[in-house]
This record gives sequence, C-alpha cells and structure tokens, in this order.
Amino acid sequence: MTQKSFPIAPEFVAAANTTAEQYARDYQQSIASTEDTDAFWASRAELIDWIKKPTIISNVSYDLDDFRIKWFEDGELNLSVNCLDRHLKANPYKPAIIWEGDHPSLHKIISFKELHAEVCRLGNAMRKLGIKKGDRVSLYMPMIPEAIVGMLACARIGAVHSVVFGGFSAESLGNRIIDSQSKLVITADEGLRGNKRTPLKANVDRALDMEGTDSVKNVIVVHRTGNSVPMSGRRDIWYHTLVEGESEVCKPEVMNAEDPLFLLYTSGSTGKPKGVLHTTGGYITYALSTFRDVFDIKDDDIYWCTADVGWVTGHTYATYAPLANGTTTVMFEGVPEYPTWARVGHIIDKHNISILYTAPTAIRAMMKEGDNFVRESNRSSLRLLGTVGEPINPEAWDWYYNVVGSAHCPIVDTWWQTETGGILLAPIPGTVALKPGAAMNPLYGIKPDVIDTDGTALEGPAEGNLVISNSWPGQMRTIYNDHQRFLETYFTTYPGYYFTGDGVQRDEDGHYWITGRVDDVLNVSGHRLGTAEIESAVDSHPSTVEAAVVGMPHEIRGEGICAFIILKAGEVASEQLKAELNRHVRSEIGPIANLDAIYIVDVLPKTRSGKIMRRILRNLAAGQYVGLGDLSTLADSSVINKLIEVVKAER
Ligand code: 6R9
Repeated sequence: MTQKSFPIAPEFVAAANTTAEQYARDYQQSIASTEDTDAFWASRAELIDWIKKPTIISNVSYDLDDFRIKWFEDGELNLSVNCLDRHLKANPYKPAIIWEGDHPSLHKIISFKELHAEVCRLGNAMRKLGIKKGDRVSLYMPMIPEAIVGMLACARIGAVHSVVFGGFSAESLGNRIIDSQSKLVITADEGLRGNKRTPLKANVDRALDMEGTDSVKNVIVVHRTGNSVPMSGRRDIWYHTLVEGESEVCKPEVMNAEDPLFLLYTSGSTGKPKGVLHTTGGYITYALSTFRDVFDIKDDDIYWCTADVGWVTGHTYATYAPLANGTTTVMFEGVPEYPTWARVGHIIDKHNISILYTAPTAIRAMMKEGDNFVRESNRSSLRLLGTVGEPINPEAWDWYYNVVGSAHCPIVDTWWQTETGGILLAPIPGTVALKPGAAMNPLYGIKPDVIDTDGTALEGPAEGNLVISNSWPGQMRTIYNDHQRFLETYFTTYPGYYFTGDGVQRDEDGHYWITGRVDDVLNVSGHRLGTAEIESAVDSHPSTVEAAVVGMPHEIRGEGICAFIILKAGEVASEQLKAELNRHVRSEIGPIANLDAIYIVDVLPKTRSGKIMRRILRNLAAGQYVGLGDLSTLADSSVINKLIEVVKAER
C-alpha cells in the first residue's frame, strides 16, 4: 500500500456529477437498512423504461435453507428497447457505436437509428429460424458491430446469449455449446487482429463435430475477411443474405425482470468453467446506475472500453450500460501494437474519446514500449481513465496517469467480477483523492466486509477475504445447470455472505485494496483461468501422467502460468516435448493459456491426503527457495530438494 494519494484537479471536481458530501451521505443512506437499500434501488430503477413498473424491489435471502435472490420480480421490460428504441425520439442520429477496424483506414459510425434497424432485422430473421424466448444462442465473434447486434437481437426476442471469447479454442467453444445446449451459433468467417486471421468458422465446424452439440440447428456467418470458408448444407447461412429484406420493425418480447438475459462462462477453482447466469431487470438497473456514477457520464462523452465482448466487461460496460444510457461506445477490432504501439493514442485523437477504460496488462504492455509512441498523439479529449481486471501496480498507475492522461485525468480503479454483473468498488471521481492500486470505496447499496478464515468480520484497518454481506440487483442468479455448485462456491464458505474469492486490505481511511485471488484461479492479463482446467488440458496429452499448475509473476501479463509436469515412464524430457505440451494446452483452451514455464519433475509435493501443495510450487515458480512455510503436512519432505534442483537448473 503506497501512502501517496492524488487529489483530483479542482476543474474536474467542479464539473463532477457527484460531490464528496453527496457520496458520503447517499452511501450511508443506501445501506442504512434493507428498506433504505430498496428505496435507493427503486429510485435507480426509474432510469429504466419498464413495460410494467416493479412494485416489489428486493426479495433476497442468503440463508441456505431459504435461499433466493430476486430483484424487481413483478417488473416487465425489454432490454433492447432500453438500449435502442427509447433513444430514437430525441437522438436518432447520435452515434451508438463508433467502430474502428483493425486497419487504421477503416472505421464505421452507426447511429442509434441504424443500430435499431439492424437489430430488428436480425431479430426477425432469428425468429424465422425458430429461435424463441428462453432459447440459448452462442456467439463466437470478432470485435465487429455484428457482435453487439447479435447480443441485442437476442435480448429483443428473449433468447439467452452465451458469448464465447473469439480467442478460445474449438474445444472450449464446443464444451460451452454442450453445456448451454444452444440452438444457434453466430460467428464470422474469420477474425482479424493485427493483420492476423483467426479461423472462427473453421473452429465452429470443429466444435460442432463434438458429441453433444446436436442442439445447434443453424450457424449464421458474418462475412468479415471474405476468405472462403466451407458452408455446410442447410445448417450454415450467411448473415447478409439472412437479414436482407427483413423488416426494420421487430416486436420486442415482454420479459419479466427475472427472466435470463445471458450466460457467460468463467473459470472457477475446480472443474469445468461455470455458466454464470444474469437476469434482465436487476442487471440493467445495476449496469446503468454504476456506469453513470463511476464514469461521471455526460451527454457528449465518447467512451471507449477496450474489453472484448467475450468478457463480462465487454457485456456490461462496452455494450449494455453505455447503450442503455444513450452514450456513444467505441469498439476496436484490432490490437494496441498494430500498425505501431501509437495506435491507442491515435484512436483517442481520431474519435475525440473522453473516457478510456482498459486493463493494467494493456497499460504495462504500452509502457514497456516507451513514452514516444503515446506522445505521437495529444489525447486532449480525454477527461477520465479507468482500469479493471487485476490489481494495478504503482508504476503502471503512474504511467497511465502522467503519460496517457497527461496528469489531469482521474483514474477509476474498478473492482468487480463476472458474477457481480457490474462494479462494486471504485472511487467515484470527484469524491475522493486517489490512491494508486486501491479500488477505494463501495458503490451505493454495497456492503463489503473483510473476514478472517474463521468467518469473523473484522473492524477497522484489516486484512482478510473480501465478502459482501448484502445483495445488489446486478448479482448473478445461478450457475447454469448447477445451482448446487452456485450455493457451494459463493454462499457456503462464509454463511450469510457472498464470497468473492479475493483477498483484500482495508486501510486506516476505510479504503479497500484488492490483493488478488485467494483460490486456485489465475488472473492472466486480467482474464481468469482455473488451475484445474489447465491441469486437465496437460493431463490429456498422451505423454503426461500428472501436472500441477500455479501462477508466477509476469512483467506484462501480471500473472504467468507455470506447470510442473510428471511424464509417463519411457518419455524423455526435451525442449521439443515442452513446446509440444504448450501447443497442446493452447489448442485445448486457447492461446491465453500459454505455459510460461514448464518444469518436468518426478514427483509433486502432496499432503498425506493427496492434495497438491500449490503454495510450495508458487514459491518455487517465483524463484523463492527458502522460507517455504509450514511443511509438516507434506507426505514426503525429500521432494522439496528435488524440485528446487529442477527449478534452479532451468531458471
Ligand atoms: C470484471 C472482471 C474477476 C477477478 C476478481 C479479481 C480481479 C477485477 C480488479 C481485480 C484488482 C481490480 N479483478 N478487477 N483485482 N483490482 N480493479 O475482471 O471480471 O473476469 O470475472 O475477473 O478479477 O481477482 O475476482 P472477471
């Protein structure tokens, strides 16, 4: 925890939507009692256009014998209407999406009116394919406007979308399709990033060869690069021929507030990725409300969230919240290094971007290339910066603040999770001096607690596990197909609380500093990967017997992946085999699961009950060979020296 704090420039404070006094007063009021919290959310629900206004606000119990999470349960609405139709009267020609293509010569501006028409066309076409309310639709898309059109078209007709990150493998896509039993897949011929192509359609074909994917009746393919791709019989349809001639009027499905909106798969500490389910009314109320507070939104903001639509940030803060608020959202197809590392700055100048929301890993990658690239642009349109995904280190914070933001833009460090639907902790800009690395304060209606391993909530300055003691409208409702796992993962460790899986420190001023995951989830470039998932990918290679995967410090990605692997008898360790193992894991999960270090070992450190002691491996992976902590539960203490030998020989 650094003691340095950065007061916010008086000009910003003077123009900010929220004052320090207002935040202090309204926050206290919003958590004073359940009735007060309900009153707060009832007032925020006024930001939404309801078909039927809710009369019941919350209906929540974390008691496992009587468990329920419902918000606005008698309300009815349609999300696409909130994102599109309601802006058509006052602002039909305002840009809804500014799309910047992979190559700097290519961009497109899509107004709310145009986006509305496109969503209606696709919605009608999907209905003709037999997609009905409640059906699941998988999206496997590059960062092109049709990804947002696809999500909104699902919302229009009441289908539940499941966006799968375009960087995931065919295998990962297939598993998600099997779990969700999607009827339809929307994809593109290829993705294009940094002038490199990703074979999206070919991956879909491979995924649909997997057993258990028969639920998929059609694949809609957007023509992006134009390279020829095999189109199979009646199953595959080109997007442009499908929507051609469709009407620009599409009756929105009436959705109950608690009807599902989307599934998004995320990694947990055990087992396969879980389908986090979000519902309609609470999710959008929370998304919109937090968006306005945290980003101090004004009518003329041009807002750029760099997250891919395949992650929750791309759902909540690149798509739903800005569009519901009528804010222009910038979508970038490419990568920050193409054609040069100056690209991000050039995009900011080109589109007059006022708010930039990105991840520490991207900031570190740009920082490493030096200041000159960023200084090719003037970035004078910027007024606010945000970060998300992982703790930001003070050097990266300083660089973001001083170089990217020219020392006049506050940085909002936003802590949240796929499960939370929206931001829970952040400094509302203008209300508090910033501390680099701290997510600072709870948002309205959120009651965080720091809890020790015995389950005691700690007072004052403290360090422990982060839990939330109440509910908020954007909270996930279940794990798709596995409600029991939902209860066990989040509500059983500390009864009566939502358990986040993160460690936290609360300082003397009551500000929160996230310290990272306390479970077996890695955070690689701000993306979650379960050690169990990677281990089972390694185990599935014919040359291996067993693997243990841990995180290790990584300069750019924040956390890198380190695998300790035992080979089958007769297999010989070689650089070639290691490269092959890495290729195997990347093709099983996706390129983000790159193994940064591989140690071939004869044994793994296990407890007498057979559990791998990852703590020891984490220390070794970080090059720490002494002070390994309590080793008394280790079944065979001689393994430590053997492991140290292997690691030392390789580093
Ligand atoms: C939104 C998102 C969630 C995990 C979370 C935590 C880490 C996110 C953070 C942060 C420190 C921040 N995390 N934001 N850690 N400071 N501002 O990233 O969702 O992909 O589900 O990841 O990311 O560990 O538990 P998700």
